[in-house]
Amino acid sequence: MSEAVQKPPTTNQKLIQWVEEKAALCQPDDIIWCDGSDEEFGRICQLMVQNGTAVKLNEVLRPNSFLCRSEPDDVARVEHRTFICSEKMEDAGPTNNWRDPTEMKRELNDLFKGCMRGRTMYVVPFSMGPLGSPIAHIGIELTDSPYVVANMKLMTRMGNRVLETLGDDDFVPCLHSVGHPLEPGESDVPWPDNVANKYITHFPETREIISFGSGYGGNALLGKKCFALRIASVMARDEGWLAEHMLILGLTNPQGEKKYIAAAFPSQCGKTNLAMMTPTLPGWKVETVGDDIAWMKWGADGRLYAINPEAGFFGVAPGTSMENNPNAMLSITRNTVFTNVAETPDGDVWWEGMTPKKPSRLISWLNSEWTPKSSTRAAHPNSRFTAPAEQCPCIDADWETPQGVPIDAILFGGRRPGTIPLACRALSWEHGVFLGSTVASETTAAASGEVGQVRRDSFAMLPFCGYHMADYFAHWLRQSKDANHKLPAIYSVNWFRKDEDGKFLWPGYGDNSRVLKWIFENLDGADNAIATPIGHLPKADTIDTGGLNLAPDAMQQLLTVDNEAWKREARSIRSYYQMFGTRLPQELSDQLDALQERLTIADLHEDRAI
Ligand code: OXD
Ligand code: MN
Repeated sequence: MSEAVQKPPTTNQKLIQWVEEKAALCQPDDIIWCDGSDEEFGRICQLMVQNGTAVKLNEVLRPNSFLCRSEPDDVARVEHRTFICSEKMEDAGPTNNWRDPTEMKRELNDLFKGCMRGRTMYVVPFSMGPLGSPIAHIGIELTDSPYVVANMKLMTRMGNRVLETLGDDDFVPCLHSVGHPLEPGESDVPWPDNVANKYITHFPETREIISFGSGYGGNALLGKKCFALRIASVMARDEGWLAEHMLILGLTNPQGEKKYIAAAFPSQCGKTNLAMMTPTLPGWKVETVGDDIAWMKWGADGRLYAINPEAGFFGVAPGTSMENNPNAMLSITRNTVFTNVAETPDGDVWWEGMTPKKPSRLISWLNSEWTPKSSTRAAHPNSRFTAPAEQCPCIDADWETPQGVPIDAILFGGRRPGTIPLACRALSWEHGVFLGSTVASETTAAASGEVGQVRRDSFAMLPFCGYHMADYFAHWLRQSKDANHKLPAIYSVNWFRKDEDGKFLWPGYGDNSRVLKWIFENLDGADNAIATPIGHLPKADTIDTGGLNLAPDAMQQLLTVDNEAWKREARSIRSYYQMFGTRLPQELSDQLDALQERLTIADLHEDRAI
């Protein structure tokens, strides 16, 4: 270790001891306690440039911004290398990979021995949620990756002020290494990783996270999926709150009345676009609290209050443009780290879908010359931007309010070309939980050739729930058992219905404000819904389609219950539920039985009408 050892800027003995213990194990050359300052961000980015991890972008076009290129084998979350190491295997449930915690730690211990040789260990104190918020929690990430430090600065509240808030309290320890030690004289590579030994591990009982071998996104920025979802979902279960894969938005009507909505969608369903939407309806306004994760606690007044535990966006770049998400584009004009996008000759960034016309020359994410004739993509499909949320032009005034914002409605949606209507209000909280548990996206012919194959992703949490998914359903059901709870209304939405020719029936993007308006009015008690076997659907003409150029029967198709399709859906849900065995809450099988019964009754009525 170097001569000048930095004195820990904390008196927290557990923290000091943990850092010492892990330093002894990992044997870094140095230890740096991150202060979270802008100067430190500058130094770290400069170091990444020196190491070849990053290039500095054109200061005039994209001030204080950097482009990083990862190794081609380290470009996404690795779900097959992600483990929930609960003491009992059955507590991880059928949707998670499980490893015995003692065995896993033994194996990790061997991998971590000397893994930071030749590198610096950074101590990154971070808060998930506004500092001092009763909903927030603090974690400490130890990492040997400057890329992680720079991204954690943008994605979380980080540094000295977190240590001050922590005092002598407890924290979630998050240990990370790229798993690529440097022997004396060995030169570094631009993106060190350890492909053969990637492990993203979670220890729910002891609330620890240990990640090895990957430097990318959710594998390495441990505050996000690992802490804010997998570990936090366990904390939430034990403490009676909710840690969810949900965006949070504020919706204001032309009269200036505001409601907050939380919404869960699987990855690739436009969460960031919805969270930052520019409504096409005059007078309506959407403001962003968060685009990926919501932590929600019941307030003293019985309402459900949500915070965004993150402080930045880690958004998918491809497909984002000034046309479909100007607020995202304006959020990333400065102080942004881009990963695996393409570089323009003038030192700016580009990705597929950013502009209608492709630039004539680029350096691709693979660091090679690229022209529109190239057969490969210029940017990786999972290339990202990391930017501070405060730079978003439509950030909500209350996005950092410690007590959170009161949630009026919860939305569940997926990518469903058929069956699921544009909007539907749940019949009850239990029915809403049923809707959440059945969230799915359907594959399309273009994507895989298997048209209409349904992939369930309950509550969009399948890759992110830190315990048995059936117990998670039970936790949601329990929320209605407390008479003090003023339960938000639950809706399902589907922007992705297609006609027989495979064309989208609904324009989506800013026009989704028309559905949000219907929900807003429904929450206010408008007589705009009709009971059907699957829930309360919008009555004819209650969704404002003024100025839209829809196909003549589009609204009818978007809002009709096809009994046969729904019977197939119910059968598919039943077979999905089988994996949960006897742990599936009775309420959910009752909901499924009741749905099938309502569909049968509807059939009988139709027969009689004939
Ligand atoms: C994400 C995801 O990166 O859900 O947010 O995969
Ligand atoms: Mn996500």
